[in-house]
Formats: sequence, structure tokens, C-alpha cells
Amino acid sequence: MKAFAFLLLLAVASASWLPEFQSDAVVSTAKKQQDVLRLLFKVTEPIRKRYTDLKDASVSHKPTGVAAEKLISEIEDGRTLEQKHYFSLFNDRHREEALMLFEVLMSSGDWNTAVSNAAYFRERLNEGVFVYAIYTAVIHSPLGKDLVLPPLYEVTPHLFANTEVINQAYSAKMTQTPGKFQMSFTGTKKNPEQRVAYFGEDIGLNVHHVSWHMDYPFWWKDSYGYHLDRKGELFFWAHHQLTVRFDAERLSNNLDLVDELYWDRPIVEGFAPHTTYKYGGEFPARPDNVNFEDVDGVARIRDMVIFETRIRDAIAHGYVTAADGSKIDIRNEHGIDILGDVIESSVYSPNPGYYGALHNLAHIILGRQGDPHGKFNMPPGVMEHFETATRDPSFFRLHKYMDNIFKEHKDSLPPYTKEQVEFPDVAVTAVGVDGKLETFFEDFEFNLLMGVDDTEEVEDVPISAVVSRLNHDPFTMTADISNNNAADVFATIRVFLCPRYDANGILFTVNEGRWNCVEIDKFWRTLVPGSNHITRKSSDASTTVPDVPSFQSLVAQADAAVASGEDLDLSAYSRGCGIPDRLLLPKGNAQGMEFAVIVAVTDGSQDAAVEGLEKDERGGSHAQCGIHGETFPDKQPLGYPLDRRILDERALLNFPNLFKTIVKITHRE
Ligand SMILES: [Cu+2]
Repeated sequence: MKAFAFLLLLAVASASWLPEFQSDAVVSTAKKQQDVLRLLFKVTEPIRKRYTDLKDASVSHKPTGVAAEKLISEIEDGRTLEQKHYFSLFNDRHREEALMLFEVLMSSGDWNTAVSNAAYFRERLNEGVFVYAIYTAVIHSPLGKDLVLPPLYEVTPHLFANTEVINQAYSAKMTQTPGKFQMSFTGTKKNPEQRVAYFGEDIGLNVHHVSWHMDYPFWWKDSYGYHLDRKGELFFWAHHQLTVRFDAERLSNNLDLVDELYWDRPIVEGFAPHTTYKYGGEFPARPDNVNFEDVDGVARIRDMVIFETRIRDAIAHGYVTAADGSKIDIRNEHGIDILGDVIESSVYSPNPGYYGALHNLAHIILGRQGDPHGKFNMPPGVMEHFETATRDPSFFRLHKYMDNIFKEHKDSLPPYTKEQVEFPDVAVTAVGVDGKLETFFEDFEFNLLMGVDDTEEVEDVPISAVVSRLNHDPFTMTADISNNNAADVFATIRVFLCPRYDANGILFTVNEGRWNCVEIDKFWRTLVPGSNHITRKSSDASTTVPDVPSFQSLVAQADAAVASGEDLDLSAYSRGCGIPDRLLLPKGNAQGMEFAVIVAVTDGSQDAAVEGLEKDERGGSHAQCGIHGETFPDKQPLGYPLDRRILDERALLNFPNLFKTIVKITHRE
């Protein structure tokens, strides 16, 4: 899964503050998994006495090294964020601290040192700082290979469960009464947006979103060990997919496609989060139709308009201007990657001084519209955490706004030529589905134990939340593909699901519709001469990941493996980034909602950037999340061949290697 270890070792040589890695052979994966879980167990409480080695390390071990000494002096000088206070990644100082700890962990030469360092700082730093640093270090350090990070909704339940349920959990704990509490989506049916709240508030989707931003952090510097391939383009793509996926849910619920945000018009939808920080009070609410206000100390709205204008000028000119004044051509297939870096903006942006940080600043501005001048001492809004952002309908307006800027760039590129799309002598003759495309809501239970306070003397009682979530029946896609070449060919198979009608029942044109397509799968196959019957299970889709086992179950498995000395292989769950398996299909409706399935079979010998993809998809969610530390597996632009204008509506489907069929997605009550 995290096969970048080798790359990282190579790159380490050039990064002077990273140590030589010592052999970890003595520490088993099971023991490492156990250590990570213990470090993350009840982070708002002191390390439990029964975890003797961690407890001892936090007292007697003194971390060494440049990164650790810097952080210790910050603590000793009283500059670090207090404990029992909220943490926000968008707060520069909060992030700086989390990155100091991240650097300590990344520069810990072996597992036991890393764990002792983590234990030491856990007792001295803010809990949010600690959790963020642990998660990102496990993801990016070679020491974290094959480890599973527990579901964040159980580690920091306040960012996933609503206030009502959290309050019930506290009462249950106080009165020592076990409880299972049904969690509802925010708002009422009087609010049309409520119809799609199940999507923005889906805890699995929230985990995907926050994990994506941990895999591809905007603060990432290549001196941490490796380059994040096509990070800017993936920023565009992962959010484009979230946006069109949301639109597919809207259409399933008789709502128009989401409109974009305008700096000079009111923010149409308000939002009452019904969510509370563990420390820091309630998340601020925002009424409907609020006009944008400058946010003191963050940005003025007119600056945002200027940044937008500069970015759109760059698109119109076909180049961005780097900080040194040089021109970087973007009117080509790599332009989207640079634009993604510019718009987010990330450390990779060639000129953040000039183009600003449209996305990151917009998140803060939207998060603060309830208290833009800090008059009421409100904590950050839901938009200021990747865990909670998609709850707010303004998240999707903001992303539609940026998506339209990306589209402006894509529309500036020439349509694909025949040579760029065709696959000589390969034809798709049929596409079908085994099983029904049927969705339903199911109840899902997750543990709230870590949401409440406790003492070592009082026993824990079982407390959990039950939330309704979208799922679908398993199904298998099939494709019949003829290969009229004399030899085997290697094929990339791309599968898109595209809404056919807008909310008024008007059929999208091909050129309108292609931009709304949801990429549901991409995989590779060898095609023998003659006919090939390809099958692909919904659970194999490379856009999705399975549910991570609960914290409790991970603990049980790790403890059992450590006790017995047996191997522990949880690598199937080592990717937190990826749409949950059960969200592969949009909800559809009771009558059966029509979607077009477009299958594009293209030349894998040209497209594939990584070998061995037919047998091993390397983590299973590469379509939006890549393969950790490696080159993105597909050389084609994300969204190819539907990402560029299609002038002649017939053109696309005149290719024998492309096939369109109509399916219906039915929702059962
Ligand atoms: Cu995001």
C-alpha cells in the first residue's frame, strides 16, 4: 500500500534534517498498530496508566534532534496552544505547531523513538494538534506502512456527531446508563437543502474529504521526502467529483444543480450546524442571504475578486506568471495541475503572492460570516475544518465556483482529436449490469466513547450514535470488447455515470452532460484477440474504499495479534482516502432515474504510468487519491476523454472504443 518507502529512502539523502532510518524489522505491524491505537485512545485524557510503556515514555523520555528541540523550546516558553482548546488547520499558528510535531515524527529514526516522542508530546500539546500530526505522519512516514488509522468519527466524534447526540452521550456517561442515540440530519423539511443533507453529512464522505487533504496537504514540501504527483490536478479532480456527485444527489431529489457562489451577491443558503466543539462552544450559524463581509485579519472580499481576476486572466492568456516573472504555459494538458496549485493554493503554487489562496481563504471567509469582525468571540465555522466543511451547503457553492474556473481552462483547450481518443481495432460491443442498481438507506452505528470525558475510576458504558446512510445493493458491470488485433492489447477501461436530465426534465446536450459525469471506475485489462467478456464488481471500483473497522475492532485485532505473535494484515483498510463503497451510486429515485453509463476503452500501453495495475491496484482508490508516494497511475488528464469540449455531439460516440448505454437507478424506501 504505502510502497513509497523506497522512494522516500532515496529522497531522504537530500533532506538534511531527516535521519537515516534504522531497521524496524524487530517491531511487528501488529505492535505498531497497537501503539498507534493506544496513542489515539481518549486523546483528551492523560495516557492511561495501564499503557505503561507509553506512560513511562511521556515522563522519562526526552526527545532529541533539531525538530524536537525546537518544539520543546516552544513549549517551555509557553508559546504553544493550550490543551482543551479547539484546533483548526486553517489557523496559521495551529498548523505551524502541528507541522512541528509532524516533523518530529517524520525525523524519528525508528518506530520506538517515534512512539516515545509521540507519547511525550501527547501529554504536552493540544489534542487537535496531536491528532492531526499523528494522522499525517502515519500516512506519510515509511514507518507507518500498512497501518490503519482508526475512523476519525470515533477519535474526534464532536466533528462528526451533532450536538443533540453528544449531549445524550454525556448524560449516559454521567448516569452510567448505556445508550444508542439516533442522529438526524440538520434542519427541517422546510429547507429544500435538507433533502441532500444525507450526502454532505455522511460521516464516510467526511472521512474521505479530510483524508484526501491529509494525503495531499496544501502545506506539503517535497523536502518531507517525495513529490506529490499531480497534486494540483487531483485537487481539481477530487473536488470536481464531489461537486458533480452532489449534483447527482440533487437531481435525485428534484433539486436544481447547485449554483456557484458570487462575491457580490448574498450567500443564498444559511446553515445552522447543530454541532459543538469539545472545547470552544458551538459552531457558528449563518442565516440565509447574508452579504459577504470582509473578515478582519484574513482577507477583504475585493482581494478575492482581484485574485479571481488574475487567475482568469492567466487562463485567458494561457500562462501563469511565476514569482520570478517568468511565464509558465498552461494551455496544455499539464496546465490544470498548475492551476490547481494556484487556486488552492498550496506550497507548490508558483506565485501565491500574486494569485493568492482563493480556496483556502474562501474557506475561512465563509467560516467567519457569522462573526466576521470577531465581535462575539465565536470559534471557527464548519468551513474551517475538512471534517465538517461539506455539511454547509456553501461548501458546494464555493466548489462549483472554483470548478467553473477550472472549466474555463479546460474549455480553452482544443477538443481531443481522433488520434487522441481512438484505440485501433478495439471495439466495445455491449455494456451491461448484473444485478439491479438499487439504493437504500441503512442504519450505521459508531462509538461515541471518546466524545465524553472520563476518569480512570469510573467504568466506561457503551455509548453510540446511530446514523442513517446511503448504500446500494452489490452489482457487477460487464463489458464485451472485441480486439481485432493479431496480438493481446493492454486496455485502460474508464467508466462514467452521467445524469441525463436536469431538474426540469430537459435532456442535457452531450457537451453539457459530459461535465456532470461521475467517474465511477477505472481499471486495466489485457484483451486477447477476438472477444473479451469483462466483469467488474462494484466493490472493486477504484474510486472507493471499504468501511474502516471500528476503533474497538481494530484494538481487538491488534491486541490479539500481539498476544499470539501472529501477523496482522489490515492493509485492505490502510487507505482512508476514497469515496465510501456504499456511495458509489447516487440515490436515484423511486421510479428509477435514468443515467448514461459511458465506457471508454483506451490504449493502456500509452496510458498506464505504473506497471502491474491489472493484478494489483495498489490501495484500491487511485482514481481520486493516487497511489501513495508514486506517480499517478494514469497518464491521461483526469476526466479524459470527457474533460474537454465536444463540439460535434455525434463525434464522441462514433468511436468504436467508446460505448454509451442507459441505466436506471432505483431508490427503495
Ligand atoms: Cu476539500
